[in-house]
Amino acid sequence: MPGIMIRMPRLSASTELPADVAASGYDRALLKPGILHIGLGAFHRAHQAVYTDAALAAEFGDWGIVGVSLRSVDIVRDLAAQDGVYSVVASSAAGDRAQVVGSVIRGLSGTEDQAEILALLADPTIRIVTITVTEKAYGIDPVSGGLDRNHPSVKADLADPTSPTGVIGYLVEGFSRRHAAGLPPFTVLCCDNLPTNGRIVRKLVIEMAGAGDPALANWIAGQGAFPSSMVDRIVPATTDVTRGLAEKLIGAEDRLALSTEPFMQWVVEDHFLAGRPKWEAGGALFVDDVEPYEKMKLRLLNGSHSLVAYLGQLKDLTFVRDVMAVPEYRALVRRHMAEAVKTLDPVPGIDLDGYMDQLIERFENPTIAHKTQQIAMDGTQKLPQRIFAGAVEALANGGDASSAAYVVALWIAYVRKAAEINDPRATELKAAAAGMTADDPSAPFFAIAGLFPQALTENGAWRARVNAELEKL
Ligand code: CS2
Repeated sequence: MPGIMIRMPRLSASTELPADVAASGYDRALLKPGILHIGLGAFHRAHQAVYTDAALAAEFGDWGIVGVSLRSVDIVRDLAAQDGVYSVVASSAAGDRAQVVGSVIRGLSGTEDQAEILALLADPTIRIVTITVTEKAYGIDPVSGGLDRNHPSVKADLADPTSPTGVIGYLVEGFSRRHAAGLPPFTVLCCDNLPTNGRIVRKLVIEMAGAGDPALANWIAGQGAFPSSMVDRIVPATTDVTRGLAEKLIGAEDRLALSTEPFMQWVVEDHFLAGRPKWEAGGALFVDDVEPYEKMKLRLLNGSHSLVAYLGQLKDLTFVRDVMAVPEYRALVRRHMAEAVKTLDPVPGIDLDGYMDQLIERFENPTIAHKTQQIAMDGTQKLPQRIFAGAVEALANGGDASSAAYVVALWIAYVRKAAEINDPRATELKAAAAGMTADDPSAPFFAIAGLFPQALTENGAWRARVNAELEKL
């Protein structure tokens, strides 16, 4: 009947799914919480929650996820309206595959459910706290690597630790309650794109705990576990197109639907205090040292992604796949990878040439609408580990780090061009752009406190390269 819109029923635990949609292979009604996850965004729902779904199907246990969104209330309401279930559609040129994920039991919001979140953190049934809050949410001081005491939530949580607002504050208050109750700590598993992410979070937590209670800090340092992990899956922000496709595939309306690629990877240090789900059932790899995998992913995938993002923004190309479709730009991505790979040590079990070929294919995926604008945000939080660290090593090894210089030039040109910058240091960036001069245009950016490592700031030849690239742009 043309003109008449039929409204689909909302997805819920009782939706009868079409036969080709994968559903959770376990009885959700029996699922009890064991994991508290902080940062209930698209990435977590298409990554750790999917692995946990596979783990529960392979070996059922009390490992349901309670998801916390520190700021958003909407997502918590949407989850409640759908009994916690939502769909993930993995797409490539070969087609679409939908699954409905059941590992998330429910959501809580930092703005409305603080007391309940803290009660769960103190509850011994929660044995693992996983985190995806993005780089900027931790409040890392770029100079010291410790807490940035001017970061809004760090400042608030140091002043009022029993009523936390940020991720580190919640962890510290959770540990504090367990310590006071004579309970063992939970394991903290960071899943953000930071190198040695477990060690970083451990350091921040111990520093914040020590500010108010040195005995608590000692207890966390002695008893706590903060394994590092490398996470990977390209998950664009959900749009109406995503929701429309999911609705067609699952036959129900899903406000939380996600679109992603078939590929996913998770490499985890196997150091858990009180067990863990059988995540290897979903393909997770457990290793003693995650660092080589993190470096590989940050420098090859995320570094190239930033290049593509700033180039796309400068050339008015909306999606990653649009940039990759221009042969000249794809060659620049290849060149960047060729430079970055020289800074890597061998990665156990990984063929780096194959890994890079696969990255090119993933970026080219014609069914994934990943906005260059989304990746371009938070450059000050991303470029240090994606671009600067590799450049320092390349230069120390006698390389010229010319592609790294090119990415920095693209970023500066983007900052200069963009009407609005989404970055916690946006004000400083816009001031730097306003202070650019003809003879040394990048200078105001190199002067931003704690942003570039000293080895780059002091390298006149490399800075001249950045300027030369800027001029060409
Ligand atoms: C991207 C990442 O937004 C970004 O900065 O580079 O989110 C990237 O898509 C993921 O790390 C892939 O695993």
